[in-house]
Amino acid sequence: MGKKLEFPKEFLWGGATAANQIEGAYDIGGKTLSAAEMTPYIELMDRSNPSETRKITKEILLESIDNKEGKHYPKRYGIDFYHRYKEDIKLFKEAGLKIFRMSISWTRIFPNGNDKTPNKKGLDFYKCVFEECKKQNLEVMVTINHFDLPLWAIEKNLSWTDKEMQENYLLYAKTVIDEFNEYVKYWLPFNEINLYAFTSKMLNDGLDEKNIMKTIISSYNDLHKLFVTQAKVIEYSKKYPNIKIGSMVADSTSYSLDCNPLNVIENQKMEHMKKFFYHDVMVRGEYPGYALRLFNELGVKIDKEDGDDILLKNNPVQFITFSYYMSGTHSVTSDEKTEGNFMKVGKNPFLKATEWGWQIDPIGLRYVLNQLWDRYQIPLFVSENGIGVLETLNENNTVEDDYRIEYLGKHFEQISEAIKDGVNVFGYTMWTPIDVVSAGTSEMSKRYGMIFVDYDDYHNGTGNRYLKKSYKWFKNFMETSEI
Ligand code: P53
Repeated sequence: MGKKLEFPKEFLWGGATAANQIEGAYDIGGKTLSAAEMTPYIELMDRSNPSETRKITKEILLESIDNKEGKHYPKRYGIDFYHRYKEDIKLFKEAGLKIFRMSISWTRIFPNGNDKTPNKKGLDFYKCVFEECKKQNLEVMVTINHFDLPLWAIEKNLSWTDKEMQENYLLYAKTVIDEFNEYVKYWLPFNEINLYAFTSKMLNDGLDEKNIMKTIISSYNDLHKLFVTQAKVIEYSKKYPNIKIGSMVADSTSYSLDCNPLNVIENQKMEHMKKFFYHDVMVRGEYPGYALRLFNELGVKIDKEDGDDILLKNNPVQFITFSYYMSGTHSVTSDEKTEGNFMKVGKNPFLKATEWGWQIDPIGLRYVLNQLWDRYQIPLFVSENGIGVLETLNENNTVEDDYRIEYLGKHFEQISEAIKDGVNVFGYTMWTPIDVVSAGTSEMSKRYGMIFVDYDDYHNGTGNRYLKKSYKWFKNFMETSEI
Protein backbone atom coordinates (compact mmCIF):
# COMPACT_ATOMS: atom_id res chain seq x y z
CA MET A 1 0.00 0.00 0.00
CA GLY A 2 1.40 3.30 -1.07
CA LYS A 3 0.91 6.66 0.52
CA LYS A 4 -2.42 8.36 -0.30
CA LEU A 5 -2.16 11.95 -1.53
CA GLU A 6 -4.85 14.58 -1.39
CA PHE A 7 -5.75 16.42 -4.58
CA PRO A 8 -8.89 18.29 -5.62
CA LYS A 9 -11.14 16.15 -7.82
CA GLU A 10 -10.92 18.60 -10.72
CA PHE A 11 -7.08 18.75 -10.69
CA LEU A 12 -5.89 18.46 -14.28
CA TRP A 13 -3.41 15.58 -14.47
CA GLY A 14 -1.82 15.27 -17.86
CA GLY A 15 1.08 14.88 -20.23
CA ALA A 16 3.09 17.41 -22.24
CA THR A 17 4.76 17.18 -25.66
CA ALA A 18 5.94 19.44 -28.48
CA ALA A 19 5.28 19.15 -32.22
CA ASN A 20 8.93 19.09 -33.27
CA GLN A 21 9.71 16.30 -30.82
CA ILE A 22 6.84 13.99 -31.70
CA GLU A 23 5.21 14.62 -35.07
CA GLY A 24 7.84 13.76 -37.68
CA ALA A 25 6.38 14.01 -41.21
CA TYR A 26 8.49 17.14 -41.67
CA ASP A 27 7.80 17.36 -45.41
CA ILE A 28 4.29 15.92 -45.55
CA GLY A 29 1.05 17.84 -46.03
CA GLY A 30 2.77 20.95 -47.35
CA LYS A 31 4.94 21.45 -44.26
CA THR A 32 8.35 23.09 -44.59
CA LEU A 33 11.38 22.79 -42.30
CA SER A 34 11.75 24.46 -38.93
CA ALA A 35 14.96 25.25 -37.06
CA ALA A 36 14.33 22.37 -34.68
CA GLU A 37 14.28 19.89 -37.54
CA MET A 38 17.64 21.15 -38.67
CA THR A 39 19.51 20.56 -35.43
CA PRO A 40 21.64 17.49 -36.04
CA TYR A 41 21.98 14.51 -33.76
CA ILE A 42 25.35 14.70 -32.06
CA GLU A 43 26.76 11.67 -30.32
CA LEU A 44 27.40 12.89 -26.80
CA MET A 45 30.85 12.08 -25.49
CA ASP A 46 29.99 13.22 -22.01
CA ARG A 47 26.32 13.09 -21.10
CA SER A 48 26.77 15.12 -17.96
CA ASN A 49 28.19 17.99 -20.01
CA PRO A 50 25.96 18.34 -23.08
CA SER A 51 26.34 22.10 -23.40
CA GLU A 52 29.87 21.47 -24.68
CA THR A 53 28.45 19.72 -27.74
CA ARG A 54 25.32 21.74 -28.20
CA LYS A 55 26.68 24.76 -30.04
CA ILE A 56 24.34 25.17 -32.97
CA THR A 57 25.06 28.08 -35.24
CA LYS A 58 23.05 29.49 -38.08
CA GLU A 59 25.66 28.07 -40.48
CA ILE A 60 25.19 24.55 -39.12
CA LEU A 61 21.44 24.93 -39.55
CA LEU A 62 21.62 26.21 -43.09
CA GLU A 63 24.06 23.45 -44.06
CA SER A 64 21.49 20.90 -42.96
CA ILE A 65 18.99 21.92 -45.66
CA ASP A 66 20.95 20.04 -48.30
CA ASN A 67 21.41 17.04 -46.08
CA LYS A 68 18.17 15.35 -46.98
CA GLU A 69 19.47 11.91 -46.09
CA GLY A 70 17.78 12.65 -42.82
CA LYS A 71 18.97 10.08 -40.32
CA HIS A 72 21.01 12.62 -38.45
CA TYR A 73 18.08 14.96 -37.85
CA PRO A 74 15.87 13.04 -35.42
CA LYS A 75 13.33 15.84 -35.04
CA ARG A 76 12.37 15.42 -38.70
CA TYR A 77 10.98 12.01 -37.75
CA GLY A 78 9.97 12.45 -34.12
CA ILE A 79 7.99 9.43 -32.94
CA ASP A 80 5.70 9.60 -35.96
CA PHE A 81 2.81 11.02 -33.94
CA TYR A 82 1.58 12.45 -37.24
CA HIS A 83 0.51 8.97 -38.27
CA ARG A 84 0.01 7.36 -34.88
CA TYR A 85 -1.84 10.07 -32.93
CA LYS A 86 -4.99 8.00 -32.48
CA GLU A 87 -3.12 5.14 -30.86
CA ASP A 88 -1.16 7.55 -28.63
CA ILE A 89 -4.15 9.58 -27.51
CA LYS A 90 -5.94 6.35 -26.64
CA LEU A 91 -2.99 5.25 -24.51
CA PHE A 92 -2.95 8.63 -22.74
CA LYS A 93 -6.62 8.30 -21.97
CA GLU A 94 -6.26 4.74 -20.72
CA ALA A 95 -3.53 5.88 -18.32
CA GLY A 96 -6.07 8.27 -16.82
CA LEU A 97 -4.71 11.55 -18.21
CA LYS A 98 -7.21 14.40 -18.19
CA ILE A 99 -5.28 16.96 -20.21
CA PHE A 100 -2.87 16.76 -23.14
CA ARG A 101 -0.38 19.57 -23.75
CA MET A 102 0.89 19.71 -27.32
CA SER A 103 2.17 22.34 -29.71
CA ILE A 104 1.24 23.35 -33.22
CA SER A 105 3.94 23.43 -35.87
CA TRP A 106 4.06 26.93 -37.36
CA THR A 107 5.39 25.68 -40.70
CA ARG A 108 2.48 23.25 -41.05
CA ILE A 109 0.13 26.25 -40.98
CA PHE A 110 2.25 28.88 -42.75
CA PRO A 111 4.87 26.99 -44.77
CA ASN A 112 6.36 29.97 -46.61
CA GLY A 113 5.93 33.02 -44.44
CA ASN A 114 4.18 34.98 -47.14
CA ASP A 115 1.23 32.65 -47.61
CA LYS A 116 -2.01 34.49 -48.31
CA THR A 117 -4.05 31.81 -46.56
CA PRO A 118 -3.16 29.11 -44.04
CA ASN A 119 -2.29 25.65 -45.30
CA LYS A 120 -5.53 23.69 -45.21
CA LYS A 121 -3.83 20.31 -44.84
CA GLY A 122 -2.02 21.58 -41.75
CA LEU A 123 -5.22 22.86 -40.16
CA ASP A 124 -6.95 19.59 -41.01
CA PHE A 125 -4.29 17.56 -39.22
CA TYR A 126 -4.74 19.46 -35.95
CA LYS A 127 -8.49 19.36 -36.29
CA CYS A 128 -8.28 15.57 -36.45
CA VAL A 129 -6.04 15.49 -33.37
CA PHE A 130 -8.39 17.76 -31.41
CA GLU A 131 -11.43 15.75 -32.52
CA GLU A 132 -9.71 12.65 -31.24
CA CYS A 133 -8.97 14.31 -27.88
CA LYS A 134 -12.59 15.39 -27.66
CA LYS A 135 -13.71 11.86 -28.38
CA GLN A 136 -11.48 10.59 -25.57
CA ASN A 137 -12.64 13.40 -23.28
CA LEU A 138 -9.14 14.87 -22.99
CA GLU A 139 -8.78 18.59 -22.30
CA VAL A 140 -6.12 20.25 -24.49
CA MET A 141 -3.44 22.85 -23.76
CA VAL A 142 -1.68 24.22 -26.83
CA THR A 143 1.73 25.86 -27.05
CA ILE A 144 1.51 28.07 -30.10
CA ASN A 145 5.24 28.03 -30.69
CA HIS A 146 7.50 25.51 -28.99
CA PHE A 147 11.12 26.02 -30.12
CA ASP A 148 10.43 25.54 -33.84
CA LEU A 149 11.11 28.77 -35.68
CA PRO A 150 10.41 28.47 -39.40
CA LEU A 151 13.38 28.01 -41.71
CA TRP A 152 12.01 30.86 -43.83
CA ALA A 153 12.51 33.20 -40.88
CA ILE A 154 16.11 32.10 -40.44
CA GLU A 155 16.87 32.43 -44.14
CA LYS A 156 15.51 35.95 -44.07
CA ASN A 157 17.59 36.70 -40.98
CA LEU A 158 14.47 37.73 -39.08
CA SER A 159 14.62 38.28 -35.36
CA TRP A 160 11.83 39.28 -32.97
CA THR A 161 12.76 42.93 -33.24
CA ASP A 162 11.70 42.80 -36.92
CA LYS A 163 8.10 43.82 -37.58
CA GLU A 164 7.86 41.16 -40.25
CA MET A 165 8.55 38.46 -37.65
CA GLN A 166 6.04 39.81 -35.14
CA GLU A 167 3.36 40.19 -37.80
CA ASN A 168 3.90 36.72 -39.16
CA TYR A 169 3.65 35.26 -35.70
CA LEU A 170 0.51 37.24 -34.85
CA LEU A 171 -1.17 36.13 -38.05
CA TYR A 172 -0.29 32.53 -37.20
CA ALA A 173 -1.42 32.82 -33.56
CA LYS A 174 -4.71 34.49 -34.47
CA THR A 175 -5.35 31.91 -37.17
CA VAL A 176 -5.00 28.94 -34.82
CA ILE A 177 -7.01 30.64 -32.07
CA ASP A 178 -9.81 31.49 -34.52
CA GLU A 179 -9.74 27.99 -35.89
CA PHE A 180 -9.50 25.96 -32.68
CA ASN A 181 -10.91 28.02 -29.78
CA GLU A 182 -13.81 25.61 -29.45
CA TYR A 183 -11.47 22.68 -28.88
CA VAL A 184 -8.71 24.30 -26.85
CA LYS A 185 -9.27 26.15 -23.61
CA TYR A 186 -5.66 26.74 -22.50
CA TRP A 187 -3.11 28.48 -24.75
CA LEU A 188 0.57 29.26 -24.21
CA PRO A 189 1.95 31.66 -26.85
CA PHE A 190 5.64 30.77 -26.31
CA ASN A 191 7.35 27.80 -24.70
CA GLU A 192 9.86 28.72 -21.99
CA ILE A 193 9.95 32.38 -22.97
CA ASN A 194 13.10 32.87 -20.92
CA LEU A 195 15.10 30.34 -22.94
CA TYR A 196 13.30 31.13 -26.14
CA ALA A 197 14.52 34.66 -26.76
CA PHE A 198 18.05 33.62 -26.01
CA THR A 199 18.13 30.49 -28.14
CA SER A 200 16.65 32.25 -31.17
CA LYS A 201 19.26 34.98 -30.75
CA MET A 202 22.00 32.38 -30.55
CA LEU A 203 21.10 31.14 -34.01
CA ASN A 204 22.43 34.38 -35.33
CA ASP A 205 25.26 34.94 -32.90
CA GLY A 206 26.45 31.41 -32.24
CA LEU A 207 26.78 30.48 -28.61
CA ASP A 208 30.11 31.02 -26.98
CA GLU A 209 30.07 29.87 -23.34
CA LYS A 210 32.42 32.67 -22.33
CA ASN A 211 30.20 35.29 -23.87
CA ILE A 212 26.92 33.83 -22.71
CA MET A 213 26.17 36.84 -20.53
CA LYS A 214 26.74 39.16 -23.49
CA THR A 215 24.46 37.10 -25.72
CA ILE A 216 21.81 37.13 -23.03
CA ILE A 217 22.00 40.89 -22.68
CA SER A 218 21.69 41.47 -26.40
CA SER A 219 18.62 39.25 -26.30
CA TYR A 220 16.61 41.49 -24.00
CA ASN A 221 15.34 43.50 -26.92
CA ASP A 222 14.09 40.37 -28.63
CA LEU A 223 12.49 39.37 -25.37
CA HIS A 224 10.72 42.71 -25.04
CA LYS A 225 9.11 42.09 -28.42
CA LEU A 226 8.08 38.61 -27.30
CA PHE A 227 6.38 40.10 -24.24
CA VAL A 228 4.60 42.69 -26.36
CA THR A 229 3.63 40.15 -29.02
CA GLN A 230 2.25 37.84 -26.34
CA ALA A 231 0.26 40.76 -24.89
CA LYS A 232 -1.23 41.32 -28.35
CA VAL A 233 -2.29 37.68 -28.47
CA ILE A 234 -3.94 38.09 -25.07
CA GLU A 235 -5.71 41.24 -26.25
CA TYR A 236 -6.98 39.44 -29.34
CA SER A 237 -8.11 36.38 -27.39
CA LYS A 238 -10.60 38.46 -25.38
CA LYS A 239 -13.09 37.97 -28.19
CA TYR A 240 -13.27 34.34 -27.05
CA PRO A 241 -14.20 34.46 -23.35
CA ASN A 242 -14.00 30.66 -23.09
CA ILE A 243 -10.23 30.52 -23.64
CA LYS A 244 -7.35 31.42 -21.34
CA ILE A 245 -3.81 32.50 -22.17
CA GLY A 246 -0.94 31.55 -19.90
CA SER A 247 2.78 32.14 -19.61
CA MET A 248 5.45 29.47 -19.77
CA VAL A 249 8.81 29.95 -18.04
CA ALA A 250 11.60 27.40 -17.57
CA ASP A 251 11.95 27.48 -13.84
CA SER A 252 15.41 28.11 -12.43
CA THR A 253 14.85 27.82 -8.73
CA SER A 254 18.09 28.12 -6.83
CA TYR A 255 19.34 28.42 -3.29
CA SER A 256 22.20 30.29 -1.77
CA LEU A 257 25.06 27.82 -1.33
CA ASP A 258 25.22 28.75 2.35
CA CYS A 259 24.20 31.48 4.79
CA ASN A 260 27.02 33.85 3.82
CA PRO A 261 25.04 37.05 3.09
CA LEU A 262 27.18 37.65 0.01
CA ASN A 263 25.98 34.37 -1.41
CA VAL A 264 22.39 34.99 -0.34
CA ILE A 265 22.28 38.28 -2.20
CA GLU A 266 23.98 36.71 -5.23
CA ASN A 267 21.30 34.02 -5.28
CA GLN A 268 18.57 36.62 -4.95
CA LYS A 269 19.98 38.48 -7.95
CA MET A 270 19.97 35.25 -9.96
CA GLU A 271 16.41 34.37 -8.90
CA HIS A 272 15.35 37.85 -9.88
CA MET A 273 16.85 37.79 -13.34
CA LYS A 274 16.38 34.10 -14.20
CA LYS A 275 12.87 33.68 -12.87
CA PHE A 276 10.88 36.53 -11.31
CA PHE A 277 11.76 39.05 -14.02
CA TYR A 278 9.69 37.11 -16.58
CA HIS A 279 6.74 36.54 -14.30
CA ASP A 280 6.84 40.16 -13.09
CA VAL A 281 6.57 41.50 -16.64
CA MET A 282 3.92 39.01 -17.78
CA VAL A 283 1.76 39.12 -14.63
CA ARG A 284 2.28 42.65 -13.29
CA GLY A 285 2.70 44.17 -16.74
CA GLU A 286 5.78 46.23 -16.01
CA TYR A 287 9.55 45.97 -15.77
CA PRO A 288 10.71 45.56 -12.17
CA GLY A 289 13.23 47.94 -10.59
CA TYR A 290 16.01 45.37 -10.17
CA ALA A 291 15.92 44.70 -13.93
CA LEU A 292 16.01 48.40 -14.80
CA ARG A 293 19.00 48.77 -12.51
CA LEU A 294 20.81 45.85 -14.18
CA PHE A 295 20.02 47.14 -17.67
CA ASN A 296 21.34 50.50 -16.66
CA GLU A 297 24.56 49.05 -15.27
CA LEU A 298 25.10 46.87 -18.33
CA GLY A 299 24.19 49.55 -20.82
CA VAL A 300 21.17 47.65 -22.16
CA LYS A 301 18.61 49.96 -23.70
CA ILE A 302 15.18 48.48 -24.33
CA ASP A 303 13.85 49.88 -27.52
CA LYS A 304 10.22 50.49 -26.52
CA GLU A 305 7.59 51.74 -28.92
CA ASP A 306 4.72 54.01 -27.93
CA GLY A 307 1.95 51.89 -26.57
CA ASP A 308 4.15 48.97 -25.46
CA ASP A 309 3.85 49.81 -21.77
CA ILE A 310 0.09 50.15 -21.84
CA LEU A 311 -0.27 46.94 -23.85
CA LEU A 312 1.73 45.03 -21.24
CA LYS A 313 -0.17 46.60 -18.38
CA ASN A 314 -3.61 45.88 -19.89
CA ASN A 315 -2.90 42.32 -20.94
CA PRO A 316 -1.43 40.23 -18.15
CA VAL A 317 -1.45 36.45 -18.51
CA GLN A 318 -4.44 34.70 -17.00
CA PHE A 319 -2.46 31.87 -15.46
CA ILE A 320 1.20 31.00 -14.94
CA THR A 321 2.82 27.81 -16.14
CA PHE A 322 6.39 26.68 -15.73
CA SER A 323 8.62 23.70 -16.40
CA TYR A 324 10.37 22.27 -13.38
CA TYR A 325 13.17 19.75 -13.71
CA MET A 326 15.89 20.73 -11.28
CA SER A 327 17.25 23.31 -8.92
CA GLY A 328 20.69 24.84 -8.51
CA THR A 329 22.74 26.92 -6.13
CA HIS A 330 24.50 30.24 -6.48
CA SER A 331 27.41 31.75 -4.67
CA VAL A 332 30.28 34.12 -5.21
CA THR A 333 32.59 31.93 -3.14
CA SER A 334 32.56 28.63 -5.04
CA ASP A 335 32.62 27.63 -8.67
CA GLU A 336 31.74 23.97 -8.60
CA LYS A 337 29.17 23.78 -11.40
CA THR A 338 26.66 21.37 -12.96
CA GLU A 339 24.16 21.55 -15.83
CA GLY A 340 21.32 24.04 -15.59
CA ASN A 341 18.59 25.08 -18.01
CA PHE A 342 20.63 27.45 -20.08
CA MET A 343 23.63 28.21 -17.99
CA LYS A 344 25.52 26.10 -15.51
CA VAL A 345 24.51 26.34 -11.88
CA GLY A 346 26.24 25.49 -8.60
CA LYS A 347 26.15 21.98 -7.17
CA ASN A 348 24.01 21.21 -4.17
CA PRO A 349 25.67 18.65 -1.86
CA PHE A 350 22.24 17.50 -0.62
CA LEU A 351 20.91 16.52 -4.06
CA LYS A 352 21.56 13.76 -6.57
CA ALA A 353 21.69 14.51 -10.30
CA THR A 354 20.49 12.63 -13.40
CA GLU A 355 22.94 11.26 -15.97
CA TRP A 356 22.65 14.64 -17.69
CA GLY A 357 23.71 16.51 -14.56
CA TRP A 358 20.23 17.89 -13.66
CA GLN A 359 19.87 17.99 -9.87
CA ILE A 360 16.70 16.26 -8.66
CA ASP A 361 14.79 18.31 -6.07
CA PRO A 362 11.09 17.55 -5.40
CA ILE A 363 10.95 19.88 -2.38
CA GLY A 364 12.08 22.70 -4.66
CA LEU A 365 8.78 22.28 -6.52
CA ARG A 366 6.78 23.01 -3.35
CA TYR A 367 9.12 25.93 -2.71
CA VAL A 368 8.62 27.54 -6.13
CA LEU A 369 4.85 26.95 -6.10
CA ASN A 370 4.71 28.84 -2.81
CA GLN A 371 7.00 31.60 -4.10
CA LEU A 372 4.88 32.18 -7.19
CA TRP A 373 1.57 32.05 -5.35
CA ASP A 374 2.81 34.40 -2.60
CA ARG A 375 3.98 36.88 -5.20
CA TYR A 376 1.25 36.78 -7.87
CA GLN A 377 -1.96 35.19 -6.52
CA ILE A 378 -3.08 33.90 -9.92
CA PRO A 379 -3.64 30.23 -10.82
CA LEU A 380 -0.52 28.12 -11.38
CA PHE A 381 0.03 25.08 -13.58
CA VAL A 382 3.13 22.84 -13.75
CA SER A 383 3.43 22.44 -17.52
CA GLU A 384 6.52 20.16 -17.52
CA ASN A 385 8.29 17.92 -15.04
CA GLY A 386 9.97 14.56 -15.51
CA ILE A 387 13.18 12.56 -15.69
CA GLY A 388 15.25 11.64 -18.74
CA VAL A 389 17.03 8.26 -18.53
CA LEU A 390 18.87 5.81 -20.85
CA GLU A 391 16.53 2.85 -21.16
CA THR A 392 16.08 -0.37 -23.16
CA LEU A 393 13.22 -2.84 -23.30
CA ASN A 394 13.76 -5.97 -21.21
CA GLU A 395 12.80 -9.53 -22.20
CA ASN A 396 9.21 -8.88 -21.17
CA ASN A 397 8.98 -5.90 -23.53
CA THR A 398 8.76 -3.40 -20.72
CA VAL A 399 11.02 -1.11 -18.68
CA GLU A 400 11.15 -1.44 -14.91
CA ASP A 401 11.49 2.29 -14.36
CA ASP A 402 11.27 2.44 -10.58
CA TYR A 403 13.42 5.61 -10.60
CA ARG A 404 10.71 7.39 -12.66
CA ILE A 405 7.99 6.18 -10.29
CA GLU A 406 10.04 7.56 -7.42
CA TYR A 407 10.74 10.85 -9.22
CA LEU A 408 7.13 11.47 -10.21
CA GLY A 409 5.68 10.30 -6.89
CA LYS A 410 7.96 12.57 -4.89
CA HIS A 411 7.08 15.56 -7.06
CA PHE A 412 3.34 14.79 -6.84
CA GLU A 413 3.69 14.62 -3.06
CA GLN A 414 5.27 18.09 -2.98
CA ILE A 415 2.49 19.52 -5.15
CA SER A 416 -0.03 18.19 -2.66
CA GLU A 417 1.99 19.80 0.14
CA ALA A 418 1.85 23.12 -1.73
CA ILE A 419 -1.91 22.77 -2.08
CA LYS A 420 -2.11 22.24 1.69
CA ASP A 421 -0.05 25.43 2.04
CA GLY A 422 -2.90 27.20 0.26
CA VAL A 423 -1.34 27.45 -3.20
CA ASN A 424 -3.76 27.54 -6.14
CA VAL A 425 -2.22 25.06 -8.57
CA PHE A 426 -4.80 23.58 -10.92
CA GLY A 427 -2.89 21.05 -12.98
CA TYR A 428 0.27 19.23 -13.94
CA THR A 429 1.47 17.83 -17.26
CA MET A 430 4.43 15.46 -17.00
CA TRP A 431 7.22 15.61 -19.52
CA THR A 432 6.34 13.28 -21.10
CA PRO A 433 3.68 10.59 -21.22
CA ILE A 434 5.57 9.01 -24.14
CA ASP A 435 9.25 8.90 -25.19
CA VAL A 436 10.11 11.79 -27.53
CA VAL A 437 13.19 13.22 -29.20
CA SER A 438 15.15 15.37 -26.72
CA ALA A 439 14.92 19.14 -27.19
CA GLY A 440 18.40 19.90 -25.93
CA THR A 441 20.39 17.04 -27.44
CA SER A 442 18.20 15.80 -30.36
CA GLU A 443 18.56 12.22 -29.19
CA MET A 444 15.98 9.50 -28.66
CA SER A 445 18.13 7.91 -25.93
CA LYS A 446 17.11 10.45 -23.33
CA ARG A 447 13.74 8.92 -22.50
CA TYR A 448 11.11 10.58 -20.31
CA GLY A 449 7.97 8.58 -21.13
CA MET A 450 5.71 6.14 -19.33
CA ILE A 451 5.35 4.66 -22.81
CA PHE A 452 8.47 3.31 -24.54
CA VAL A 453 8.85 4.04 -28.25
CA ASP A 454 10.95 1.64 -30.30
CA TYR A 455 13.18 4.06 -32.20
CA ASP A 456 16.89 4.64 -31.66
CA ASP A 457 18.85 7.86 -32.19
CA TYR A 458 18.97 7.18 -35.93
CA HIS A 459 15.25 6.50 -36.20
CA ASN A 460 15.87 2.77 -36.67
CA GLY A 461 13.15 0.61 -35.13
CA THR A 462 9.51 -0.33 -35.48
CA GLY A 463 8.13 2.75 -33.72
CA ASN A 464 5.96 0.38 -31.68
CA ARG A 465 4.75 1.57 -28.30
CA TYR A 466 5.31 -0.47 -25.10
CA LEU A 467 4.04 0.28 -21.60
CA LYS A 468 6.65 0.84 -18.92
CA LYS A 469 6.10 -0.02 -15.26
CA SER A 470 5.44 3.69 -14.55
CA TYR A 471 2.42 3.60 -16.89
CA LYS A 472 0.67 1.05 -14.68
CA TRP A 473 1.78 2.89 -11.56
CA PHE A 474 0.35 6.17 -12.88
CA LYS A 475 -2.92 4.56 -13.88
CA ASN A 476 -3.19 3.17 -10.38
CA PHE A 477 -2.41 6.60 -8.92
CA MET A 478 -5.26 8.09 -10.96
CA GLU A 479 -7.63 5.49 -9.53
CA THR A 480 -6.45 5.41 -5.91
CA SER A 481 -4.41 8.63 -5.31
CA GLU A 482 -1.68 6.37 -3.94
CA ILE A 483 1.95 6.83 -4.86
P1 P53 B 1 15.50 17.76 -22.98
C1 P53 B 1 16.61 22.53 -20.77
C2 P53 B 1 17.23 22.52 -22.00
C3 P53 B 1 16.47 22.52 -23.16
C4 P53 B 1 15.10 22.56 -23.08
O1 P53 B 1 14.61 18.79 -22.13
C5 P53 B 1 14.48 22.58 -21.86
C6 P53 B 1 15.22 22.52 -20.70
C7 P53 B 1 14.61 22.41 -19.36
O2 P53 B 1 14.13 23.56 -18.82
O3 P53 B 1 13.16 22.72 -21.80
C8 P53 B 1 12.14 21.80 -21.84
O4 P53 B 1 14.61 17.21 -24.04
C9 P53 B 1 11.41 21.89 -23.14
C10 P53 B 1 11.10 20.57 -23.77
C11 P53 B 1 12.22 19.59 -23.48
C12 P53 B 1 12.32 19.38 -21.98
O5 P53 B 1 12.58 20.61 -21.34
O6 P53 B 1 16.61 18.57 -23.52
O7 P53 B 1 10.26 22.68 -23.06
O8 P53 B 1 10.89 20.77 -25.14
O9 P53 B 1 12.13 18.39 -24.16
C13 P53 B 1 13.39 18.40 -21.59
O10 P53 B 1 15.93 16.73 -22.02
